[in-house]
Amino acid sequence: MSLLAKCVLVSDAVKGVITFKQDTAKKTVTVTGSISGLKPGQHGFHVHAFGDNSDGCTSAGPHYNPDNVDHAGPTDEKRHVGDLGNVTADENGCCNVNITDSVISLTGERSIIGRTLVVHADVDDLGKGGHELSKTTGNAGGRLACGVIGIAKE
Ligand SMILES: *[C@@H]1O[C@H](CO)[C@@H](O)[C@H](O)[C@H]1NC(C)=O
Ligand SMILES: *[C@@H]1O[C@H](CO)[C@@H](O)[C@H](O)[C@H]1NC(C)=O
Ligand SMILES: [Cu+2]
Ligand SMILES: [Zn+2]
Repeated sequence: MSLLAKCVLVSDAVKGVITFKQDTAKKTVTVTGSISGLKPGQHGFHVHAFGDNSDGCTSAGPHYNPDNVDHAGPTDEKRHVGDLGNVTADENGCCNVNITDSVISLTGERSIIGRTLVVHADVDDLGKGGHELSKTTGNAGGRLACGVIGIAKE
């Protein structure tokens, strides 16, 4: 069985469509798609707690963190559920996203459905940058574009 969700990232400059596909046998979710309009380089990429974009990406709240732990990278044992690391834009500002993650889920009480996906202005240091914001946000800077993750037709 698999489950599908989609998110449209929107802002003036940055656009993208991201698909989440859950493989219930492998217990993984693949996150694929593309984003355009970014500055070349790495950009923090997270699921934030709320699916509320009424005040832009700000009202999406902090990283989705049901375990109440520090911010970290996607392969760290202790991390925010929403910590998907960085996406990397090429010299044209585009990036293809292809992440396989075993922490996020599209089902159950810790589902990311109805929460917000955010792409940031700056690189996420995965909690290791030594900045005062490293342990909460990875110091990834402003929220460039966001969108609510919704159930899609399989
Ligand atoms: C950003 O996250 C990716 C994984 O998503 C990682 O490979 C990369 O090293 C991270 N960048 C920094 C500066 O930590
Ligand atoms: C994502 O990467 C995997 C292997 O790492 C590959 O098999 C798959 O086709 C890629 N998916 C997309 C949409 O590029
Ligand atoms: Cu974020
Ligand atoms: Zn985080």
